[in-house]
Amino acid sequence: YNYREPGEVITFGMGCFWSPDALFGSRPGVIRTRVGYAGGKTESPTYRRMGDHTETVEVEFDPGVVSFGELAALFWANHNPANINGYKGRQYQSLLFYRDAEQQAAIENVLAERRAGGLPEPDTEIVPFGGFHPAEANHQKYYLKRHPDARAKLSAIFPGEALTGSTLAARLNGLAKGFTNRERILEELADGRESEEARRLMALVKSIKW
Ligand code: MHO
Repeated sequence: YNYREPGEVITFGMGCFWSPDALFGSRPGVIRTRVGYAGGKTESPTYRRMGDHTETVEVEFDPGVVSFGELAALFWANHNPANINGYKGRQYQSLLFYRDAEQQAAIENVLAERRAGGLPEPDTEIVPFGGFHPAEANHQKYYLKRHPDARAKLSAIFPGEALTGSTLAARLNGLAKGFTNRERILEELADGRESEEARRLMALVKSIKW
């Protein structure tokens, strides 16, 4: 993958974090994703005891390929912020964090575009980023991990927690959930350069039994 690292980061909550992990992970320009807990004050949150935190996804992306605004628009297009508030306390709060004035302005632009398109004002908490607690490994790349062959082959090159930070694991997690397909993943890998790494990853993708 030919991305400029480190990328920019967007963090948000939009319901159960498994699905947006796969949705955003399927997108070209996204370097890596991870799920976790954010927005609250509870110390050392876990899935069973997240306290006042919300299930969130952290997405690192190359702004030369995809913009913060495009990802924020994708966030609103893929959940119903009017619906999930209040359910299970703050676990599924619609929540969007900004890290600086630029991200805050980009959010205002997306909201203005939505208004111009006649869309209702989203009932989303828009707040400055104040920390992220990564979730347990079994919640990372959740859909991918339901496929033993994919999981074993990826773990062989990305051992342990390295799998969570892998771009290929993010794409394959998207594939496992139906947000992308094998051809698109292979095209992206083939794009640009004929590297040994790209060839190796393409062979791996082709060998996976789903
Ligand atoms: N419907 C899912 C939600 C899990 S998500 C990580 C369940 O089985 O509880 O909140």
